[in-house]
Amino acid sequence: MKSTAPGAPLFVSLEGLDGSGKTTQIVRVADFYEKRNPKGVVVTREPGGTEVGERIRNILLEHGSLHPQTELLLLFAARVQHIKTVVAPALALGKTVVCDRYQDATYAYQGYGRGLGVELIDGLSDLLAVPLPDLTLYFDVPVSVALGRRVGRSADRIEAEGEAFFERVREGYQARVRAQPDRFVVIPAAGSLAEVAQAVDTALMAHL
Ligand code: Z5A
Repeated sequence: MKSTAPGAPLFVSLEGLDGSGKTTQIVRVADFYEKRNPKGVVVTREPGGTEVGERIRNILLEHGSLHPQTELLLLFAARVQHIKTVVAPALALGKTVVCDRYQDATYAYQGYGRGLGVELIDGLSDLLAVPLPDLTLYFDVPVSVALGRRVGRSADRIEAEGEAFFERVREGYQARVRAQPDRFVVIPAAGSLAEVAQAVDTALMAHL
C-alpha cells in the first residue's frame, strides 16, 4: 500500500507526545495538501476515524482498569476498521490521507510505555497487513514541555500516567525514527507556534 511514486496518493501521519502540538498543526498539513491534490484530503485520527473506532476510543480513554494487551487489541481493532473503511478507500480514490496518530503511537505507547515490547506489535501488524504511512511528522518535545501544555485540562486514562511512562513513550518514538529514518521527519516542537509551523512547512516542501 506504500505509495511513493510521483503524484501518487500520500498517506501522512502525525505523531508525538500528548501536548506536542500535532493536533494544532494538522490543519496546516491538510491545507498544504488541499492546495496540491485536486482529488482532496481526508483528515482523520486514531484511535477513531470511524463510528466503531470512536466507540473504541471512548473505552480506551475512559478511566477504569484495562489490561495492556486488551488495550493493544482494542487499538488494532479500531485500526483495522479505519484502514479498511476510511484510509484504503480514500487512497484508492487518489486522496491524501492525513492521520493524527497511527501505528507508531502503538509502538511508543504500548510497546515502550506499557512495556509490551515491539515483537507482539510487529507480529500483529504483519498478520493484519497494516500499511505504513509514506511520511510521518514526529513532533518531538521534552516530556516536561508536553506536560506543561496540559495544565488545567482534565486527564484521560492514558494522560493520567506519570512522567516515567511518557519518558518511555518518547524513547519509543525516537527508536522508531532511528529504525526508519526515511519515513520520518522530526519536527522540533518545543518552540513557539510560529516556529513549529515553519518547521512543518519546510518538512512538507522538502518531501514534495
Ligand atoms: N494512543 C495509544 O496509546 N496508542 C495508539 O496506538 C494510538 C493512540 C493511536 C489519544 O490520542 C490517546 O491515544 C493518546 C495516546 C493514545 N493519549 N495520550 N496521552 P490523541 O492524539 O487523540 O490525544 P492527545 O495526544 O491527547 O492529543 P492532543 O490533546 O490533541 O495533543 P497534541 O495533539 O499533542 O497537542 P495539541 O492539542 O495540538 O496542543 C496541546 C496544547 O498545547 C493546546 O492547548 C495548544 O494550544 C498548545 N500548543 C500547541 N503547540 C504549542 C506551541 N508550539 N507552543 C505553545 N503551546 C502550544
